[in-house]
Amino acid sequence: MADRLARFIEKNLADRKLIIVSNREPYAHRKSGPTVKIEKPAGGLTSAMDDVLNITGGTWVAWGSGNADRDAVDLDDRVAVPPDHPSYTLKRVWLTPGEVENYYHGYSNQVLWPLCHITLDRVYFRKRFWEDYARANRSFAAAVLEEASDDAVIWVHDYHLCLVPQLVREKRPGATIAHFWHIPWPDWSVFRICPQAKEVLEGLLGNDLIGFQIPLFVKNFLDCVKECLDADVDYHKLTVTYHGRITALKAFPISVDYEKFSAMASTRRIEAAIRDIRKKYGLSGYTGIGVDRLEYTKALLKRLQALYLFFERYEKFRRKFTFIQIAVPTRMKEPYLSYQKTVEEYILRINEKFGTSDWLPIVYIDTKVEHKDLVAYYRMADVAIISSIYDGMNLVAKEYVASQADRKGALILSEFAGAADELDGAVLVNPYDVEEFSSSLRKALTMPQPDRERRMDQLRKHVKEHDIYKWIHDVLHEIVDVAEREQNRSRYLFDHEIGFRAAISQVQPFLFLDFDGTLAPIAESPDKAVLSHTMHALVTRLKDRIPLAIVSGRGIDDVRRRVGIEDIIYAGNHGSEIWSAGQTLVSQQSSPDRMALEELLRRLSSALSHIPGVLIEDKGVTASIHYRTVGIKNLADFSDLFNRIARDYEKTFRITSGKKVVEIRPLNAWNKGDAVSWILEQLGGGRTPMYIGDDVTDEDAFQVLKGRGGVSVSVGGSVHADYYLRRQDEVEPFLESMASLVGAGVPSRA
Ligand code: GDG
Repeated sequence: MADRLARFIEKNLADRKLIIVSNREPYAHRKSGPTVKIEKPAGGLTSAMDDVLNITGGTWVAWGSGNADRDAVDLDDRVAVPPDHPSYTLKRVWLTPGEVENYYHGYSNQVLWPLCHITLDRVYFRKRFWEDYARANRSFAAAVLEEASDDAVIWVHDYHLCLVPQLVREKRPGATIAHFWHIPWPDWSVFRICPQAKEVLEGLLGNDLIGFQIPLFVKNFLDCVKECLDADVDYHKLTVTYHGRITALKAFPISVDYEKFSAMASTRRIEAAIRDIRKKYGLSGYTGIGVDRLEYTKALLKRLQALYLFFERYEKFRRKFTFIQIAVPTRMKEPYLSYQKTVEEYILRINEKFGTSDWLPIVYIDTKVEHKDLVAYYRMADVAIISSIYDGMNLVAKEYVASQADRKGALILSEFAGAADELDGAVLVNPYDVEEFSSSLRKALTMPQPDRERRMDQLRKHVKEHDIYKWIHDVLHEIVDVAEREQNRSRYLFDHEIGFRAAISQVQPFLFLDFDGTLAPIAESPDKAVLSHTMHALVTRLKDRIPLAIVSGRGIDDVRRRVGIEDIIYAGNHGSEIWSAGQTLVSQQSSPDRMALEELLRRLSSALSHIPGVLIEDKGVTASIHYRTVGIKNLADFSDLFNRIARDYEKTFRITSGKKVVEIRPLNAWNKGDAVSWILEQLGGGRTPMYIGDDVTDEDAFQVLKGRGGVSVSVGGSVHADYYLRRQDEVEPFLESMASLVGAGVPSRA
């Protein structure tokens, strides 16, 4: 797997600089007395990313946290690493003690961490946390900018650095920026607690790609964006379009270096190490293992409660089963110090209650264990317990599996750890249900050997086939794909005005304009949308110079009334009705569709009648269900009820979501693209189409234009348009410049 990754990197990333950005650094210089030691964090992720940069070269930007870090860097704060065979640059970011306190211990670990793990009473917010979080993010972004050219590939890690992508994006619009979010992403009812929900989401939407551990977190993120920002969210393609930029979301379950753990666990040395451990702690009989940072989300207390019950309920396991808890102190501040105290008191309680002169139920190791020894514990243990109340993935589960060379152990895994999504073969537990939890421990310990082996084989096969190198490969592969898509993507019109004007001045344009969100701002409800006087005057000026059609999701009469200009073409109902010069030229009303639509609307209106803010708009051929003003607490109910009913009509209607509206159209009815094609063929006179629209339903028209050499502009960004404008209020200046352009020499009529 590692070889495949190396080949992929050489082929695809050789000519672009890779920059990794994380809070923690891969190498820290630490002084102890006169000597300086270089420490390498033991984490599998750091060492795998280190492997990647060893192949690609490039830069790792991280906080210089070692007490001798400053002495090791050059004037640009860089140091070549790895120390014994330098192959890439570590660029250090300096943080003041106050910033470390507020950015790291404050906003990162007392706001975002507990929020994302839904431990809400632990969320502690202070204004200064946020101020320093933003300041520290600016320092990271500044360091990245010093290293990154416009075609760099930048890979940011985790919740400490939410604002970096947008800050970098502003200065390097062409860079490919991806983010991996290692912890859970909660649903909107939780995330809305964050006082800076909007800023955090906007910062992250500077990315081209955001990776999460499991699909649920992707969905939660999309829901949060949908609720908090006026963005287009596509649940099918898993993209967000915001201010003209597209961010793709995807789940990449992280993993471990299977071969390394498996090989280490198969050596003779390990057998000797296991004998030493048994001797040191006087172990006989079954053993269990827990390896965690001393972290409340890992729920050591729930695990201990289950163990207490286990020894209380199943007396025959007393003196026959010992649980070893390795708990490495982490973030040594409150609330962690109190948590540590409570855990230690609980362990003491269990040991006093059930222990004997020659047996302790719980062996507690509160210092970091070397990796090679850790593997011995994993290999030795008959059962490993992961009890997280919420966890992005949990690598310990996978490390245990990879180390089970003799396949005799069983994995007890919290159903709330991301790993539970993948690890079929584990004994799943709900850590809150401590009685069931203690029974599961008994079940795991008494499981017949063939059963355990079958489960462990299944687990090992999965982790082997989905190891850390595959994970990096998959993320980089997606980054490369996203970068390619980005190259073909639309450009911000005001940055490319010269090219655009040149393209327009060489042709005779036919102008197509969408109404809501393009000519008129999106209003709270559709009946409130109005065309401003200036926009009305502008469209009038344009239609005197070039042929012009308004293409809208509204019914023909409605849109005609709102625009109020008679001698232009109108396409209504998303293209299934066309009107010009006082006559309806196309109307696709079909009575079976109409009957089905009436039935669907009747069902929706009765099912949704109790939800304030739902607006059902019957437009004859099509219908729109608006929910812009539906309150947050009713949204889930709305979408549940809607989806349940809509499912019965999938074979009759195309149902798509737009900006807080769901559109219902007969499957075979014309879309906006069909209308544009028809108008061009019948009334176009060989002119070149130009289309401006903001909605998902305008994408069909953008695609038609591609095949006809037209020029398309989307308001807010899109997949198929050539150019984009950021907001609706940019349409007027743009049309103004169009009017001056077509007024200056382009013939007005074909
Ligand atoms: C986040 C997410 C996600 C622990 N004690 C020792 C030791 N460890 C190592 C383990 C393992 C790592 O620490 C802990 O892994 P987790 O997965 O529990 O990670 P978190 O720190 O919570 O990190 C998590 C992860 O990011 C990756 O995306 O899985 O969900 O919360 O590797 O082995 N290592 C050594 N001695 C110890 O005493 N050598």
